[in-house]
Amino acid sequence: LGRFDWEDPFRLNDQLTEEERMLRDAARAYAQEKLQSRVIAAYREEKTDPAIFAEMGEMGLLGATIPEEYGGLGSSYVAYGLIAREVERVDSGYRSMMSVQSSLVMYPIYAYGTEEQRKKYLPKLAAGEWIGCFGLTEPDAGSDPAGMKTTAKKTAGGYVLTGTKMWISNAPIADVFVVWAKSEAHGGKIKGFVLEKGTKGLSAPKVGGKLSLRASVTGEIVLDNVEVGEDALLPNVEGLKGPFGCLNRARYGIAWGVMGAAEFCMHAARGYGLDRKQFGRPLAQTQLYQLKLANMLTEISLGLQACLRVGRLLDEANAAPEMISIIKRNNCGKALEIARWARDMHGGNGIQEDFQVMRHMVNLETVNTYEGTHDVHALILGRAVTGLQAFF
Ligand code: TGC
Ligand code: FAD
Repeated sequence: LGRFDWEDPFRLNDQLTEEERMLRDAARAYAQEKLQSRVIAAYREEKTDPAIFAEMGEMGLLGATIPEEYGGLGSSYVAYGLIAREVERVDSGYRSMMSVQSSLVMYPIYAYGTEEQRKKYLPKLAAGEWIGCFGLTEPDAGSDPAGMKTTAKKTAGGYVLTGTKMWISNAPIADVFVVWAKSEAHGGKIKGFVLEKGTKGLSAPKVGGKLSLRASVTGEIVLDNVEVGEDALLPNVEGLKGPFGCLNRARYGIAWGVMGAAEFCMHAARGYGLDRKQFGRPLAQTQLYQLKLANMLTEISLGLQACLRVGRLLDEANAAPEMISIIKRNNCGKALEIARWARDMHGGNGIQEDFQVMRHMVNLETVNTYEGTHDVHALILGRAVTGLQAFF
């Protein structure tokens, strides 16, 4: 019979390559040494430290799957997922900063851009010298991005962009803006544009008052007749499959990431229950406490194993978007549930910032909503099962 390790029930570690283990360990060391020490204050004070991008860049954590000639590591998608898990073990906001830069900014420039655009932007984004953001959502177009109002009108030398994007991670501190707009010159189809900070008419005011994901700054992107040259257009994709191609990768990373947050919460609840005594015995020696730990362990083990399977398929260019909907939806929902249990298991201490479980819980509310809400992914899966469209 085999051994059982509650910290790695299905021996995920044995299923990784040497390179994947090394990247995971480097990401864990960075996250624990450099991010963990600042997260409590950053969250309380709603402060995003832009230096984190350069630090992550130095560690090779930005755009890890992008080929080396553009500044990436050419790593597997499994390695990318392992990085997300380690960063989100500390905070979903830090993982957000990393995954927007990697999957939503570097990936579209790499996959849909010209050679000039790749060479101009990717090495600086990989180094964290430049910070990127991704503008798809609008005030009146969230779950239904096809309803966007932002337009690109053709001019003699390029395009004029007009519209407003809402809820954009990194926007207030971004140097590079990947923006999606309906282009008149392309029959009203959605096209991607790469804009730069400082361009006339482009601004990115901060969205204040967030009670979740406070360590990651969020903004609008206001496009007030922003004139750009032809070289701002991402020429190699058209329609919603452009932004969705990026979202597939980011959603996949989120599925791994939230398992890191859930693991933190489970480990914290276990530790707390072993230390804290009530009715003359450790809380961890009660049946209800153990039931919750068993549920947490089960969901995390299954969630991680599913991520690994989808990651291997992504690496073979053989993963379907619906597979990603399954793991994004289920892992976010389960992580949120686990964080709520952990909050409860800490009693009154569970609401205190030093115990950190409530911060994870509140962050996971956002993660359950962005990149396709829990229910929107149910509808994507419902459509796959029935062949019937239930969105409208
Ligand atoms: P639908 O008719 O289904 O598809 C339109 C076109 O897109 C193609 N497509 C995909 N291509 C690649 N991957 C996917 N996952 C794709 N899904 C769809 C599809 O084949 C079709 O192509 P074509 O060539 O036939 O035109 O489109 P719909 O308008 O009915 O879509 C409905 C729905 C609900 C599935 C979709 O709109 C959706 O997923 N909504 C959720 C929106 C969302 O996820 N927004 C995310 C914004 S970014 C963000 O949240 C970043 S947070 C990051 C962080 O901080 O970490
Ligand atoms: P809505 O679409 O209005 O949904 C509201 C509710 O209605 C949800 O419960 C939803 O599930 C439900 N609903 C919607 N349609 C249906 C339907 N057909 N049937 C049944 N129920 C339905 N976007 C970006 O483009 N870039 C970013 O970097 C980015 N970062 C974000 C960061 C944060 C902190 C947050 C909160 C959001 C971010 N987003 C970003 C936006 C995010 O993707 C959207 O919030 C999300 O897609 C949901 O859109 P919405 O908020 O407009 O909600």
